[in-house]
Amino acid sequence: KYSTAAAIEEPITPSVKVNYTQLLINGNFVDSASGKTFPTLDPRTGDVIAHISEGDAEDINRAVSAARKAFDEGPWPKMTAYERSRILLRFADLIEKHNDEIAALETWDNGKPYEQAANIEIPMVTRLFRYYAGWADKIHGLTIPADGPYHVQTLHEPIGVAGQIIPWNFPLLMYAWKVGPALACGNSVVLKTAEQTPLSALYVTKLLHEAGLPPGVLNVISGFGPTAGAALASHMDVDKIAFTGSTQTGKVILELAAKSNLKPVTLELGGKSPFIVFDDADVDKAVELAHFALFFNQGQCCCAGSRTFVHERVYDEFVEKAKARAVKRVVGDPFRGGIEQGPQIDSEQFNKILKYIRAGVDGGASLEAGGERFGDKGFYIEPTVFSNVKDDMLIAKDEIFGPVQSILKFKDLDEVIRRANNSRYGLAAGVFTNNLDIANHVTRALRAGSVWINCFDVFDAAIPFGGYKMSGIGREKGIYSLNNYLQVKAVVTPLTNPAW
Ligand code: TXE
Repeated sequence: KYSTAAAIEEPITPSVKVNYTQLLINGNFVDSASGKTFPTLDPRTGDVIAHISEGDAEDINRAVSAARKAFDEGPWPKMTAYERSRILLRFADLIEKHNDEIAALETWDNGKPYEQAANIEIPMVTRLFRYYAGWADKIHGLTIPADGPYHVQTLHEPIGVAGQIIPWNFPLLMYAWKVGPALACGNSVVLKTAEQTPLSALYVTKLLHEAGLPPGVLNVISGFGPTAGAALASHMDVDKIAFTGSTQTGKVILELAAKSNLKPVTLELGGKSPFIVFDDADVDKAVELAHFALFFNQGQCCCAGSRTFVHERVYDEFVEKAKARAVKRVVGDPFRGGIEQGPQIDSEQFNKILKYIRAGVDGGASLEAGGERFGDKGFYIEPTVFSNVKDDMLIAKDEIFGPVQSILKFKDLDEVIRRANNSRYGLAAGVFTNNLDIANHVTRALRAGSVWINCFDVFDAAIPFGGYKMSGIGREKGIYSLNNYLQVKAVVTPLTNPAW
């Protein structure tokens, strides 16, 4: 049984203060037009951290006007690419300088282990802005040898005002994936943060202005989806929308874009990613990696390895060891050292996960570990493991987005490929084997945007990420993300011999 000691102790007081709670429009912190605020909560306790200005359609209008003006009148898109690059590099330096305060805000608002935020995520944000700063002055078109006496070239131009809507599971990393390429390409942006996690984006956008960003180029609106988010997705003056979140809301975004001005849409949505363990695998290593693939970030990862397929020859041993590993997982106040798992983001997700755990039990899966809330306050859940999971059970089909591992048994290669692909999602997959032929064959057969072989969740700024099927449209990160924020203009000039 789990020890609840750490979770029920008095929560550690974060060493950071919340300085920014207003909307950031045209380079200034301002109240929302309605004057309304909403509370952002500490997932460790459910207590209020701060009251945040609540943006809605009118604030989106103000922010889009500022972004439009910044785009149409400059200086941002007309600046030299080198100057833009230098501002992004200075921004990265400032994030690095304030790494620990930003990590503390992220942990406070989101509940993720501070060590994870401080040592992995915020440094990844810094790295990402340096990566895209590097692209800013390397974006250019082609010359094309077309038929006839013509000089043909393409100009790669910024798309204009980009609307961006992000979720709460990796608040600042999602900000970076969206803002980095958009700014590198010379666009202006209106970004709506998730209502659960508004703090870190406001903090760093202030730093971005200190780094030299002109007013209006990046506007940050805190607020809710059906009001602020929908107003952004359906705005006639927004030229592109990028979204990360649930598949259900992704469909709404696509519809709003279609019904307004047909702005192009990129979507990064849900998943039910397979993690496949073949019988030649070192079982201990496979257990550890499968555990990480599912439980990392409280299981709140769109690409979580949430269907663990294990070959029948090693199945029983794997289940025993997966259970032992889950029971050992260190759950508690995410500000403490050595904590592997903090609370879930909010009561809605907490209740959703407990509902799925009950559905697992009712559906006939074997509960090997966990299954209950952890402690008696906040949104902590015990690391939970199910064995004997069948493909048609709810817990094998739906995205749970929590610390619930489902272990399924398979016999042969073709069968596991068919079952792994039998999902409406196609975000990621893990393959664990020492056999190169199996690894290559399975990789090509899987319909997923990322395949990790003998590793998982490797997220370099340069590696593209995105989904097949209902996991999304388009790719983020790397060179691929630039296309989301560029228009291509074909320019044709006749070649005339002046002597004629
Ligand atoms: O997502 P939403 P929620 C999955 C995960 C989770 C489920 C629900 O399974 O349990 O989604 O989470 C904004 N118009 N993922 O409710 O609603 C919203 O304000 C415009 C997967 O948090 O998709 C927030 O900024 N915007 C995932 C963002 O959309 C709207 C990450 C995400 O919220 C809107 C998070 C609307 N009508 C959840 N409604 C991933 N892919 O990483 C909401 N929003």
